[in-house]
Amino acid sequence: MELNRRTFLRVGALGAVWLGMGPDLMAADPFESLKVLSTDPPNAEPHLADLVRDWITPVEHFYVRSHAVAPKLDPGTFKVSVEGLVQRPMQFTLGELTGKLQPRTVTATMTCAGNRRNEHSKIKKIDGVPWGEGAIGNANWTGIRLADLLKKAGIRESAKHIWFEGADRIPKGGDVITFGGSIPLEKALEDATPALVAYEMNGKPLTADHGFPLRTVVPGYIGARSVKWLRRIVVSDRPSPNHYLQGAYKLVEEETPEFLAKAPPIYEYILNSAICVPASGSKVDSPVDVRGYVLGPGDPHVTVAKVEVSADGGKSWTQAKLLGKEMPYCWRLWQVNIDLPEGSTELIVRATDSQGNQQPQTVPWNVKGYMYNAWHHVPVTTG
Ligand SMILES: Nc1nc2c(c(=O)[nH]1)N[C@H]1C(S)=C(S)[C@@H](COP(=O)(O)O)O[C@H]1N2
Ligand SMILES: [Mo]
Repeated sequence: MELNRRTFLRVGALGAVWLGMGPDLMAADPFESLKVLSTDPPNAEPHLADLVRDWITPVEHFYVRSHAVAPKLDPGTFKVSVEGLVQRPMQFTLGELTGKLQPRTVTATMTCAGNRRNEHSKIKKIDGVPWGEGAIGNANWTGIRLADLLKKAGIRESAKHIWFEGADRIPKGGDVITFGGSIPLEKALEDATPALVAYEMNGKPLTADHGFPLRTVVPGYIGARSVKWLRRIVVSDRPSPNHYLQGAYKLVEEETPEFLAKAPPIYEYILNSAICVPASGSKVDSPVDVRGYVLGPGDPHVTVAKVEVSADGGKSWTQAKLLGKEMPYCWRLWQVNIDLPEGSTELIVRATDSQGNQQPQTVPWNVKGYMYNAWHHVPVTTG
């Protein structure tokens, strides 16, 4: 932990200098307000009561999912390249990105495909980071539209996929690999809520854990497509060969080359909701104030129609109030007061989207524990 913490502080301080901020602002332990699931690599999620306090998730309550320790990148010499099927291969320094190009801010929810794995693992044991319901957060991301960078480099006609490569070094099977992946060209060129090459999160430089100095943010896609410590963008006629597109982030029953070769990569996230307050196992009064989040599927034309909570095993449901405004690729917080019977009971939540799709009561198990979106149950006691 100590070594990681020092690494965070050093890179954080460089980021602060780069934007002319006082280093004190970034001197706190970035994991202080999180539940730490592992330190090397750093993986941590917020306490659920913290998560539903604000529609925009403060950085200190935003989950961290990294496959290796954050690389130390010098913002003074850092460059990102745009290469492959382009007319003009290019490199951009941070100064060029932050000073010369039109910035754009996008509000988008990021969620890990492994969110809620802990519960998924109760069906049958799953390896991997044992996420609760906190591998999700909503932030304001500022950067350059990926489409603008591609336009500058001039993509060739045969282009179909945009690859991303991070600067992290991940030990894997005696080798060292980098985190990467790709998105289809149409997604990279989506106009209304564009994919970004982002350098700020909630108005401040990215922290080391969230990808300082640069990451992609791909609204509507699982977090794995938003590559941190971004250093290469490659335009190609095919999907990235990177392990995190070809091998991980697929729904398979067995982790064998045969199963993996047949399964498509996961891109869009799916409809999901969870109860964040009251906490699982807590003693509460009736009626109880129930709060949580809901995220529609990663499709800008589909919204959340309703969120319902049950306290009788799903026999009867009460509709929750959706708070705040509806925005594409953003979660909504919700609230409802529910009468409880005396003694032990379970609160259950399920959401329905504008196409009539509803979170299922149970979902089929997959070996990597991705995309778990069954009804969320929270046991509580009254009296
Ligand atoms: N370079 C790099 N990018 C990465 C990762 C990583 O390990 N290395 N993890 C991915 C995964 S699985 C997720 S869910 C998100 C998490 O972003 P966050 O840590 O900022 O919440 O980053 C993605 N980008
Ligand atoms: Mo993830």
